[in-house]
Amino acid sequence: MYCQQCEQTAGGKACTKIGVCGKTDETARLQDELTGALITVSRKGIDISDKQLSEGLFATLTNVNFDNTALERLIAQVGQPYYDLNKVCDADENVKSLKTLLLLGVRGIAAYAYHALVLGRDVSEICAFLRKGLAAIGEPDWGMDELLPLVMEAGKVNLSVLEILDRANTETYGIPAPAKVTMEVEKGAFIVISGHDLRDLKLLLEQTDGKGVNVYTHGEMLPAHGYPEMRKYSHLKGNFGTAWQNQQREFADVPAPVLFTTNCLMPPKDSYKDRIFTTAVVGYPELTHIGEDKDFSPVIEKALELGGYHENSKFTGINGGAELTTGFAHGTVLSVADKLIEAVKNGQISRFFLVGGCDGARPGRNYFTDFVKQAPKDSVILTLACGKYRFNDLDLGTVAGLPRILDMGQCNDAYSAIKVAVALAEAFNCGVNDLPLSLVISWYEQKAVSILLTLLHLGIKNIILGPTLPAFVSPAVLNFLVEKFNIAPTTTPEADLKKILER
Ligand code: SF4
Ligand code: SF3
Repeated sequence: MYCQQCEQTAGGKACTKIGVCGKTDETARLQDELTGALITVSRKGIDISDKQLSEGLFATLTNVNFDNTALERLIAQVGQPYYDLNKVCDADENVKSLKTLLLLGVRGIAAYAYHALVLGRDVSEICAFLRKGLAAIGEPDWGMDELLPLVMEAGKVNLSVLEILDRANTETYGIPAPAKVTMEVEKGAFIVISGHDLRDLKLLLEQTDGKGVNVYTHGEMLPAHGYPEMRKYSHLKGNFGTAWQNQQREFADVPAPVLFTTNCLMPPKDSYKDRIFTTAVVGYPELTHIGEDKDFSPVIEKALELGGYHENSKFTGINGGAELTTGFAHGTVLSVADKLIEAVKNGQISRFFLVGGCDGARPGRNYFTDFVKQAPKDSVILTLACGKYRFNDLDLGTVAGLPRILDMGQCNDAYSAIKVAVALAEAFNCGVNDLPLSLVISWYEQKAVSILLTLLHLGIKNIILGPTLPAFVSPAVLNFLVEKFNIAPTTTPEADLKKILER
Protein backbone atom coordinates (compact mmCIF):
# COMPACT_ATOMS: atom_id res chain seq x y z
CA MET A 1 0.00 0.00 0.00
CA TYR A 2 0.98 3.61 -0.41
CA CYS A 3 -1.27 6.15 1.31
CA GLN A 4 -0.43 9.64 2.47
CA GLN A 5 -3.87 11.20 2.40
CA CYS A 6 -4.22 12.19 6.04
CA GLU A 7 -2.31 14.08 8.68
CA GLN A 8 -1.37 11.02 10.75
CA THR A 9 0.37 9.25 7.85
CA ALA A 10 3.24 7.02 9.03
CA GLY A 11 6.45 8.88 9.80
CA GLY A 12 5.00 12.04 8.25
CA LYS A 13 5.62 10.45 4.83
CA ALA A 14 3.28 7.60 3.84
CA CYS A 15 1.67 4.45 5.21
CA THR A 16 3.19 1.54 3.31
CA LYS A 17 2.54 -1.58 5.41
CA ILE A 18 -0.59 -0.85 7.39
CA GLY A 19 -2.45 2.40 7.92
CA VAL A 20 -1.98 4.28 11.18
CA CYS A 21 -5.79 4.58 10.89
CA GLY A 22 -6.06 0.78 10.94
CA LYS A 23 -6.58 0.41 7.18
CA THR A 24 -5.13 -2.85 5.88
CA ASP A 25 -3.07 -3.32 2.75
CA GLU A 26 -6.04 -5.07 1.12
CA THR A 27 -8.49 -2.28 1.98
CA ALA A 28 -6.04 0.32 0.66
CA ARG A 29 -5.74 -1.66 -2.59
CA LEU A 30 -9.52 -1.84 -2.97
CA GLN A 31 -9.89 1.88 -2.28
CA ASP A 32 -7.28 2.58 -4.96
CA GLU A 33 -9.11 0.29 -7.38
CA LEU A 34 -12.39 2.05 -6.66
CA THR A 35 -10.78 5.44 -7.23
CA GLY A 36 -9.09 4.07 -10.37
CA ALA A 37 -12.41 2.75 -11.71
CA LEU A 38 -13.99 6.17 -11.16
CA ILE A 39 -11.06 7.76 -13.02
CA THR A 40 -11.67 5.40 -15.95
CA VAL A 41 -15.39 6.26 -15.99
CA SER A 42 -14.54 9.97 -15.96
CA ARG A 43 -11.94 9.66 -18.72
CA LYS A 44 -14.25 7.66 -20.97
CA GLY A 45 -17.29 9.85 -20.26
CA ILE A 46 -19.29 6.84 -19.04
CA ASP A 47 -22.52 7.83 -17.36
CA ILE A 48 -22.84 6.81 -13.72
CA SER A 49 -25.19 8.45 -11.22
CA ASP A 50 -24.09 11.32 -9.01
CA LYS A 51 -24.95 9.14 -6.01
CA GLN A 52 -22.65 6.37 -7.21
CA LEU A 53 -19.85 8.81 -7.92
CA SER A 54 -20.05 10.73 -4.63
CA GLU A 55 -20.58 7.61 -2.55
CA GLY A 56 -17.67 5.82 -4.23
CA LEU A 57 -15.32 8.72 -3.53
CA PHE A 58 -16.64 9.21 0.02
CA ALA A 59 -15.91 5.54 0.77
CA THR A 60 -12.20 6.23 0.20
CA LEU A 61 -11.92 9.01 2.80
CA THR A 62 -9.94 8.37 5.96
CA ASN A 63 -11.86 6.55 8.74
CA VAL A 64 -14.88 5.86 6.53
CA ASN A 65 -14.99 2.38 5.06
CA PHE A 66 -12.82 -0.53 6.19
CA ASP A 67 -15.23 -3.14 4.83
CA ASN A 68 -13.68 -4.93 1.86
CA THR A 69 -16.99 -6.53 0.87
CA ALA A 70 -18.64 -3.13 0.66
CA LEU A 71 -15.71 -1.75 -1.37
CA GLU A 72 -15.81 -4.75 -3.74
CA ARG A 73 -19.50 -4.15 -4.26
CA LEU A 74 -18.90 -0.48 -5.10
CA ILE A 75 -16.14 -1.47 -7.55
CA ALA A 76 -18.40 -4.05 -9.20
CA GLN A 77 -21.17 -1.45 -9.55
CA VAL A 78 -18.80 0.87 -11.43
CA GLY A 79 -17.78 -2.13 -13.53
CA GLN A 80 -14.81 -0.58 -15.32
CA PRO A 81 -11.13 -1.51 -15.44
CA TYR A 82 -9.32 0.72 -13.03
CA TYR A 83 -6.73 3.36 -13.82
CA ASP A 84 -3.54 2.44 -11.94
CA LEU A 85 -2.88 5.07 -9.27
CA ASN A 86 0.77 3.99 -9.12
CA LYS A 87 1.21 6.08 -12.26
CA VAL A 88 0.49 9.15 -10.13
CA CYS A 89 3.11 8.07 -7.59
CA ASP A 90 5.70 7.50 -10.31
CA ALA A 91 5.22 10.95 -11.87
CA ASP A 92 7.49 13.96 -11.35
CA GLU A 93 7.24 15.06 -7.67
CA ASN A 94 5.34 18.26 -8.43
CA VAL A 95 2.87 16.50 -10.72
CA LYS A 96 2.40 13.82 -8.07
CA SER A 97 1.89 16.51 -5.43
CA LEU A 98 -0.71 18.44 -7.45
CA LYS A 99 -2.55 15.33 -8.60
CA THR A 100 -2.72 14.14 -4.99
CA LEU A 101 -3.94 17.55 -3.83
CA LEU A 102 -6.58 17.47 -6.57
CA LEU A 103 -7.66 13.93 -5.73
CA LEU A 104 -7.97 14.68 -2.01
CA GLY A 105 -9.88 17.89 -2.78
CA VAL A 106 -12.19 15.88 -5.06
CA ARG A 107 -12.76 13.36 -2.28
CA GLY A 108 -13.64 16.11 0.20
CA ILE A 109 -16.06 17.77 -2.26
CA ALA A 110 -17.65 14.38 -2.94
CA ALA A 111 -18.34 13.92 0.79
CA TYR A 112 -20.23 17.21 0.94
CA ALA A 113 -22.02 16.43 -2.34
CA TYR A 114 -23.16 13.13 -0.87
CA HIS A 115 -24.62 14.86 2.21
CA ALA A 116 -26.49 17.36 -0.01
CA LEU A 117 -27.70 14.57 -2.30
CA VAL A 118 -29.13 12.64 0.63
CA LEU A 119 -31.26 15.72 1.37
CA GLY A 120 -32.56 15.67 -2.21
CA ARG A 121 -30.40 18.46 -3.65
CA ASP A 122 -29.21 18.68 -7.23
CA VAL A 123 -25.42 18.33 -7.24
CA SER A 124 -25.02 17.65 -10.96
CA GLU A 125 -22.72 20.64 -11.53
CA ILE A 126 -20.57 19.65 -8.58
CA CYS A 127 -20.32 16.09 -9.89
CA ALA A 128 -19.41 17.38 -13.35
CA PHE A 129 -16.34 18.92 -11.72
CA LEU A 130 -15.58 15.71 -9.84
CA ARG A 131 -15.50 13.91 -13.21
CA LYS A 132 -13.29 16.62 -14.70
CA GLY A 133 -10.90 16.43 -11.77
CA LEU A 134 -10.72 12.64 -11.86
CA ALA A 135 -10.12 12.67 -15.61
CA ALA A 136 -7.25 15.13 -15.10
CA ILE A 137 -5.59 12.78 -12.61
CA GLY A 138 -5.41 10.24 -15.43
CA GLU A 139 -3.87 12.70 -17.92
CA PRO A 140 -0.37 11.37 -18.58
CA ASP A 141 1.16 14.57 -19.94
CA TRP A 142 -0.27 17.24 -17.66
CA GLY A 143 2.11 19.36 -15.64
CA MET A 144 1.84 22.22 -13.13
CA ASP A 145 0.40 24.63 -15.71
CA GLU A 146 -2.62 22.45 -16.36
CA LEU A 147 -3.07 21.06 -12.86
CA LEU A 148 -2.71 24.18 -10.71
CA PRO A 149 -5.80 25.95 -12.16
CA LEU A 150 -7.83 22.79 -11.54
CA VAL A 151 -6.65 22.61 -7.93
CA MET A 152 -7.80 26.19 -7.44
CA GLU A 153 -11.10 25.42 -9.19
CA ALA A 154 -11.63 22.61 -6.69
CA GLY A 155 -11.71 25.28 -3.97
CA LYS A 156 -14.36 27.22 -5.88
CA VAL A 157 -16.50 24.14 -6.47
CA ASN A 158 -16.19 23.16 -2.81
CA LEU A 159 -17.55 26.58 -1.84
CA SER A 160 -20.57 25.92 -4.10
CA VAL A 161 -21.23 22.53 -2.60
CA LEU A 162 -20.93 23.91 0.94
CA GLU A 163 -23.47 26.57 0.04
CA ILE A 164 -25.85 23.96 -1.40
CA LEU A 165 -25.43 21.86 1.75
CA ASP A 166 -25.96 24.84 4.04
CA ARG A 167 -29.23 25.62 2.27
CA ALA A 168 -30.27 21.96 2.37
CA ASN A 169 -29.62 21.73 6.11
CA THR A 170 -31.31 24.99 7.07
CA GLU A 171 -34.32 24.45 4.79
CA THR A 172 -34.78 20.93 6.16
CA TYR A 173 -33.97 21.39 9.86
CA GLY A 174 -34.41 25.14 10.39
CA ILE A 175 -31.97 27.94 11.19
CA PRO A 176 -29.62 26.85 13.99
CA ALA A 177 -29.94 28.82 17.20
CA PRO A 178 -27.53 28.92 20.17
CA ALA A 179 -27.94 25.88 22.40
CA LYS A 180 -26.39 24.80 25.68
CA VAL A 181 -25.64 21.09 25.59
CA THR A 182 -25.07 19.05 28.72
CA MET A 183 -22.50 16.29 28.99
CA GLU A 184 -24.49 14.56 31.71
CA VAL A 185 -26.13 11.29 30.68
CA GLU A 186 -29.47 10.56 32.32
CA LYS A 187 -30.13 7.12 33.74
CA GLY A 188 -31.95 4.67 31.48
CA ALA A 189 -31.60 3.37 27.94
CA PHE A 190 -29.86 5.59 25.39
CA ILE A 191 -28.16 5.64 21.99
CA VAL A 192 -25.06 7.60 21.04
CA ILE A 193 -24.96 8.84 17.44
CA SER A 194 -21.75 10.03 15.80
CA GLY A 195 -20.68 11.35 12.39
CA HIS A 196 -22.06 14.04 10.09
CA ASP A 197 -25.34 12.67 8.64
CA LEU A 198 -28.10 14.87 10.11
CA ARG A 199 -30.79 12.93 8.24
CA ASP A 200 -29.84 9.76 10.12
CA LEU A 201 -30.15 11.58 13.45
CA LYS A 202 -33.56 12.93 12.46
CA LEU A 203 -34.76 9.44 11.46
CA LEU A 204 -33.35 7.97 14.67
CA LEU A 205 -35.17 10.61 16.75
CA GLU A 206 -38.42 9.79 14.96
CA GLN A 207 -37.95 6.05 15.47
CA THR A 208 -37.04 6.37 19.16
CA ASP A 209 -39.84 8.82 19.97
CA GLY A 210 -41.93 7.48 22.85
CA LYS A 211 -39.82 4.34 23.22
CA GLY A 212 -38.05 5.32 26.44
CA VAL A 213 -34.69 5.59 24.71
CA ASN A 214 -32.74 8.85 24.92
CA VAL A 215 -30.35 10.04 22.21
CA TYR A 216 -26.95 11.67 22.74
CA THR A 217 -24.75 13.19 20.05
CA HIS A 218 -21.04 12.47 19.75
CA GLY A 219 -18.24 14.17 17.82
CA GLU A 220 -19.43 16.06 14.75
CA MET A 221 -23.10 15.44 15.58
CA LEU A 222 -22.96 18.00 18.43
CA PRO A 223 -24.10 20.99 16.30
CA ALA A 224 -27.37 19.15 15.55
CA HIS A 225 -28.59 20.49 18.92
CA GLY A 226 -28.85 23.92 17.28
CA TYR A 227 -31.47 22.93 14.69
CA PRO A 228 -35.14 23.57 15.66
CA GLU A 229 -36.28 20.38 13.90
CA MET A 230 -33.94 18.34 16.13
CA ARG A 231 -34.47 20.25 19.36
CA LYS A 232 -38.18 19.62 19.28
CA TYR A 233 -37.50 16.04 20.38
CA SER A 234 -37.22 16.11 24.16
CA HIS A 235 -35.36 12.78 24.14
CA LEU A 236 -32.42 14.40 22.31
CA LYS A 237 -30.67 14.98 25.61
CA GLY A 238 -27.06 16.02 25.35
CA ASN A 239 -23.61 15.11 24.09
CA PHE A 240 -21.56 12.06 25.01
CA GLY A 241 -17.77 12.12 24.77
CA THR A 242 -15.49 14.27 22.70
CA ALA A 243 -13.80 14.06 19.28
CA TRP A 244 -13.44 10.94 17.11
CA GLN A 245 -9.91 9.98 18.12
CA ASN A 246 -10.99 9.28 21.72
CA GLN A 247 -13.71 6.78 20.74
CA GLN A 248 -11.81 3.60 21.59
CA ARG A 249 -11.46 4.84 25.16
CA GLU A 250 -14.82 6.56 25.51
CA PHE A 251 -16.93 3.72 24.11
CA ALA A 252 -15.13 0.95 26.00
CA ASP A 253 -17.65 0.64 28.83
CA VAL A 254 -20.67 2.64 27.76
CA PRO A 255 -23.88 0.67 28.45
CA ALA A 256 -25.44 1.76 25.17
CA PRO A 257 -25.12 1.21 21.42
CA VAL A 258 -23.30 3.69 19.20
CA LEU A 259 -24.62 4.46 15.73
CA PHE A 260 -21.90 5.65 13.37
CA THR A 261 -22.94 7.77 10.44
CA THR A 262 -20.14 8.94 8.14
CA ASN A 263 -17.34 9.65 9.47
CA CYS A 264 -14.84 9.13 11.56
CA LEU A 265 -14.92 5.46 12.56
CA MET A 266 -11.89 3.81 14.14
CA PRO A 267 -11.41 0.04 14.22
CA PRO A 268 -13.66 -0.97 17.14
CA LYS A 269 -12.12 -2.86 20.05
CA ASP A 270 -13.51 -6.29 20.97
CA SER A 271 -14.69 -4.81 24.27
CA TYR A 272 -17.44 -2.80 22.55
CA LYS A 273 -17.63 -4.17 18.99
CA ASP A 274 -21.05 -5.75 19.57
CA ARG A 275 -22.50 -2.36 20.42
CA ILE A 276 -21.40 -0.49 17.28
CA PHE A 277 -23.73 -0.04 14.31
CA THR A 278 -22.93 1.69 11.04
CA THR A 279 -25.05 3.37 8.39
CA ALA A 280 -24.56 5.55 5.28
CA VAL A 281 -21.07 5.25 3.73
CA VAL A 282 -19.23 4.21 6.87
CA GLY A 283 -18.47 0.51 7.29
CA TYR A 284 -16.36 -2.05 9.13
CA PRO A 285 -16.32 -5.84 8.77
CA GLU A 286 -18.67 -7.79 11.03
CA LEU A 287 -20.50 -4.75 12.39
CA THR A 288 -24.25 -4.51 11.80
CA HIS A 289 -24.81 -2.08 8.94
CA ILE A 290 -28.18 -0.34 8.66
CA GLY A 291 -28.93 -0.05 4.95
CA GLU A 292 -30.93 2.35 2.82
CA ASP A 293 -34.22 1.40 4.51
CA LYS A 294 -32.89 3.18 7.64
CA ASP A 295 -34.63 0.77 9.96
CA PHE A 296 -32.83 1.45 13.23
CA SER A 297 -34.75 -1.25 15.17
CA PRO A 298 -31.59 -3.30 15.92
CA VAL A 299 -29.98 -0.21 17.50
CA ILE A 300 -33.08 0.57 19.55
CA GLU A 301 -33.37 -3.06 20.70
CA LYS A 302 -29.72 -3.01 21.74
CA ALA A 303 -30.28 0.18 23.74
CA LEU A 304 -33.21 -1.37 25.58
CA GLU A 305 -31.24 -4.58 26.19
CA LEU A 306 -28.23 -2.71 27.63
CA GLY A 307 -30.45 -0.38 29.65
CA GLY A 308 -27.99 2.51 30.05
CA TYR A 309 -26.63 3.84 33.35
CA HIS A 310 -28.44 3.12 36.63
CA GLU A 311 -27.87 6.67 37.85
CA ASN A 312 -27.41 9.97 36.06
CA SER A 313 -23.74 10.11 35.08
CA LYS A 314 -21.67 13.23 34.77
CA PHE A 315 -18.94 13.49 32.14
CA THR A 316 -16.66 16.34 31.23
CA GLY A 317 -14.82 17.66 28.21
CA ILE A 318 -11.05 17.42 27.95
CA ASN A 319 -10.57 20.53 30.11
CA GLY A 320 -13.05 19.46 32.79
CA GLY A 321 -16.05 21.52 31.62
CA ALA A 322 -19.49 19.90 31.87
CA GLU A 323 -21.45 21.91 29.34
CA LEU A 324 -20.93 22.82 25.68
CA THR A 325 -22.49 25.51 23.55
CA THR A 326 -23.24 25.28 19.85
CA GLY A 327 -25.56 26.75 17.23
CA PHE A 328 -23.71 29.92 16.25
CA ALA A 329 -24.13 29.43 12.52
CA HIS A 330 -24.16 32.39 10.15
CA GLY A 331 -27.87 33.07 10.72
CA THR A 332 -27.30 33.78 14.42
CA VAL A 333 -23.94 35.53 14.13
CA LEU A 334 -25.11 37.80 11.33
CA SER A 335 -28.30 38.65 13.23
CA VAL A 336 -26.04 40.46 15.71
CA ALA A 337 -23.66 41.78 13.04
CA ASP A 338 -24.40 45.40 13.95
CA LYS A 339 -23.45 44.70 17.55
CA LEU A 340 -20.23 42.96 16.48
CA ILE A 341 -19.23 45.76 14.14
CA GLU A 342 -19.92 48.37 16.81
CA ALA A 343 -17.89 46.35 19.34
CA VAL A 344 -14.93 46.23 16.95
CA LYS A 345 -15.20 49.95 16.22
CA ASN A 346 -15.32 50.94 19.88
CA GLY A 347 -12.48 48.59 20.80
CA GLN A 348 -14.47 46.07 22.86
CA ILE A 349 -13.49 43.29 20.44
CA SER A 350 -9.87 43.39 19.35
CA ARG A 351 -9.80 40.44 16.98
CA PHE A 352 -11.57 37.35 15.68
CA PHE A 353 -9.76 34.03 15.51
CA LEU A 354 -11.11 31.14 13.53
CA VAL A 355 -9.61 28.18 15.37
CA GLY A 356 -10.93 24.86 14.18
CA GLY A 357 -10.87 22.07 11.67
CA CYS A 358 -10.27 18.38 12.09
CA ASP A 359 -8.94 16.88 15.28
CA GLY A 360 -6.54 13.97 15.54
CA ALA A 361 -4.48 12.00 18.00
CA ARG A 362 -1.08 13.70 17.81
CA PRO A 363 0.14 15.22 21.10
CA GLY A 364 1.07 18.44 19.22
CA ARG A 365 -2.62 19.15 18.87
CA ASN A 366 -2.62 20.65 22.39
CA TYR A 367 -1.35 23.67 20.48
CA PHE A 368 -4.97 24.55 19.66
CA THR A 369 -6.06 24.38 23.33
CA ASP A 370 -3.14 26.53 24.40
CA PHE A 371 -3.66 28.97 21.55
CA VAL A 372 -7.29 29.58 22.56
CA LYS A 373 -6.38 29.89 26.25
CA GLN A 374 -3.73 32.48 25.43
CA ALA A 375 -5.75 34.50 22.92
CA PRO A 376 -6.41 38.06 24.16
CA LYS A 377 -9.37 38.34 26.54
CA ASP A 378 -11.10 40.78 24.22
CA SER A 379 -10.97 38.43 21.23
CA VAL A 380 -13.70 36.17 19.85
CA ILE A 381 -12.95 32.56 18.92
CA LEU A 382 -15.03 31.29 16.02
CA THR A 383 -14.79 27.54 15.72
CA LEU A 384 -16.13 24.60 13.75
CA ALA A 385 -15.56 20.89 13.10
CA CYS A 386 -14.28 18.33 15.59
CA GLY A 387 -11.09 20.28 16.37
CA LYS A 388 -13.19 22.38 18.76
CA TYR A 389 -13.27 19.60 21.37
CA ARG A 390 -9.77 20.73 22.30
CA PHE A 391 -11.31 23.80 23.96
CA ASN A 392 -15.13 23.93 23.65
CA ASP A 393 -15.66 23.05 27.31
CA LEU A 394 -13.57 26.01 28.50
CA ASP A 395 -15.44 28.91 30.03
CA LEU A 396 -13.73 31.92 28.48
CA GLY A 397 -16.44 34.34 29.54
CA THR A 398 -18.12 36.87 27.26
CA VAL A 399 -17.14 39.84 25.19
CA ALA A 400 -19.60 42.50 24.00
CA GLY A 401 -22.40 40.35 25.44
CA LEU A 402 -21.48 37.28 23.40
CA PRO A 403 -19.74 34.10 24.55
CA ARG A 404 -16.08 34.27 23.52
CA ILE A 405 -16.25 30.83 21.89
CA LEU A 406 -18.79 30.63 19.09
CA ASP A 407 -19.31 27.14 17.67
CA MET A 408 -20.45 27.53 14.07
CA GLY A 409 -21.05 23.82 13.48
CA GLN A 410 -19.56 20.83 11.71
CA CYS A 411 -16.79 20.99 9.12
CA ASN A 412 -19.79 20.76 6.77
CA ASP A 413 -20.71 24.25 8.03
CA ALA A 414 -17.46 25.95 7.00
CA TYR A 415 -19.72 27.99 4.73
CA SER A 416 -21.01 29.76 7.87
CA ALA A 417 -17.55 31.02 8.77
CA ILE A 418 -16.94 32.17 5.20
CA LYS A 419 -20.28 33.96 5.07
CA VAL A 420 -19.56 35.78 8.32
CA ALA A 421 -16.07 36.79 7.16
CA VAL A 422 -17.37 38.11 3.84
CA ALA A 423 -20.21 40.02 5.57
CA LEU A 424 -17.78 41.62 8.05
CA ALA A 425 -15.48 42.63 5.18
CA GLU A 426 -18.43 44.26 3.40
CA ALA A 427 -19.49 46.08 6.56
CA PHE A 428 -15.97 47.41 7.10
CA ASN A 429 -15.61 48.14 3.41
CA CYS A 430 -12.38 46.17 3.16
CA GLY A 431 -11.09 42.81 1.96
CA VAL A 432 -11.25 39.69 4.16
CA ASN A 433 -7.47 39.87 4.51
CA ASP A 434 -7.75 43.36 5.99
CA LEU A 435 -10.16 42.31 8.74
CA PRO A 436 -8.97 41.77 12.31
CA LEU A 437 -9.45 38.04 11.62
CA SER A 438 -6.84 35.27 11.81
CA LEU A 439 -7.29 31.68 10.74
CA VAL A 440 -5.60 28.91 12.71
CA ILE A 441 -6.67 25.67 11.09
CA SER A 442 -6.12 22.07 12.16
CA TRP A 443 -6.35 19.47 9.42
CA TYR A 444 -6.63 15.70 9.44
CA GLU A 445 -8.61 14.26 6.57
CA GLN A 446 -9.65 15.14 3.04
CA LYS A 447 -12.64 17.36 3.78
CA ALA A 448 -10.19 19.70 5.47
CA VAL A 449 -8.15 19.67 2.27
CA SER A 450 -11.15 20.79 0.22
CA ILE A 451 -11.97 23.52 2.76
CA LEU A 452 -8.40 24.75 2.67
CA LEU A 453 -8.63 24.95 -1.14
CA THR A 454 -11.81 27.03 -0.74
CA LEU A 455 -10.03 29.47 1.55
CA LEU A 456 -7.23 29.79 -1.01
CA HIS A 457 -9.75 30.25 -3.83
CA LEU A 458 -11.17 33.18 -1.82
CA GLY A 459 -7.67 34.64 -1.69
CA ILE A 460 -7.41 34.33 2.10
CA LYS A 461 -3.85 34.86 3.23
CA ASN A 462 -1.77 34.22 6.34
CA ILE A 463 -3.49 30.96 7.31
CA ILE A 464 -1.66 29.08 10.04
CA LEU A 465 -1.98 25.35 9.40
CA GLY A 466 -1.14 22.47 11.71
CA PRO A 467 -0.19 20.43 13.52
CA THR A 468 1.99 19.39 10.55
CA LEU A 469 2.00 20.27 6.87
CA PRO A 470 0.64 17.67 4.41
CA ALA A 471 3.19 15.03 3.41
CA PHE A 472 2.06 15.18 -0.23
CA VAL A 473 2.99 18.83 -0.71
CA SER A 474 6.25 19.02 -2.69
CA PRO A 475 8.74 21.83 -2.03
CA ALA A 476 7.73 23.66 -5.24
CA VAL A 477 4.00 23.45 -4.42
CA LEU A 478 4.70 24.58 -0.85
CA ASN A 479 6.71 27.46 -2.20
CA PHE A 480 3.75 28.49 -4.36
CA LEU A 481 1.43 28.38 -1.34
CA VAL A 482 3.81 30.41 0.78
CA GLU A 483 4.55 33.03 -1.88
CA LYS A 484 1.00 33.50 -3.03
CA PHE A 485 -0.91 32.98 0.24
CA ASN A 486 1.70 33.32 2.96
CA ILE A 487 0.47 30.05 4.48
CA ALA A 488 2.55 28.99 7.49
CA PRO A 489 2.85 25.93 9.71
CA THR A 490 1.96 26.16 13.40
CA THR A 491 4.99 26.83 15.63
CA THR A 492 4.15 27.61 19.27
CA PRO A 493 0.97 29.37 20.45
CA GLU A 494 3.12 32.13 21.97
CA ALA A 495 5.14 32.78 18.82
CA ASP A 496 2.17 32.51 16.46
CA LEU A 497 0.04 34.85 18.58
CA LYS A 498 2.87 37.34 18.75
CA LYS A 499 3.27 37.22 14.98
CA ILE A 500 -0.48 37.69 14.42
CA LEU A 501 -0.85 40.54 16.89
CA GLU A 502 2.15 42.41 15.50
CA ARG A 503 0.92 42.11 11.93
FE1 SF4 B 1 -2.19 6.21 6.61
FE2 SF4 B 1 -3.94 8.21 6.78
FE3 SF4 B 1 -3.85 6.65 4.63
FE4 SF4 B 1 -4.80 5.71 6.96
S1 SF4 B 1 -5.68 7.33 5.66
S2 SF4 B 1 -3.42 4.65 5.56
S3 SF4 B 1 -3.41 6.76 8.39
S4 SF4 B 1 -2.27 8.05 5.33
FE1 SF3 C 1 -13.50 15.52 12.36
FE2 SF3 C 1 -13.38 13.25 11.14
FE3 SF3 C 1 -12.55 16.05 10.01
FE4 SF3 C 1 -15.84 16.96 10.19
S1 SF3 C 1 -14.91 13.88 12.46
S2 SF3 C 1 -13.97 17.27 11.04
S3 SF3 C 1 -11.76 14.61 11.33
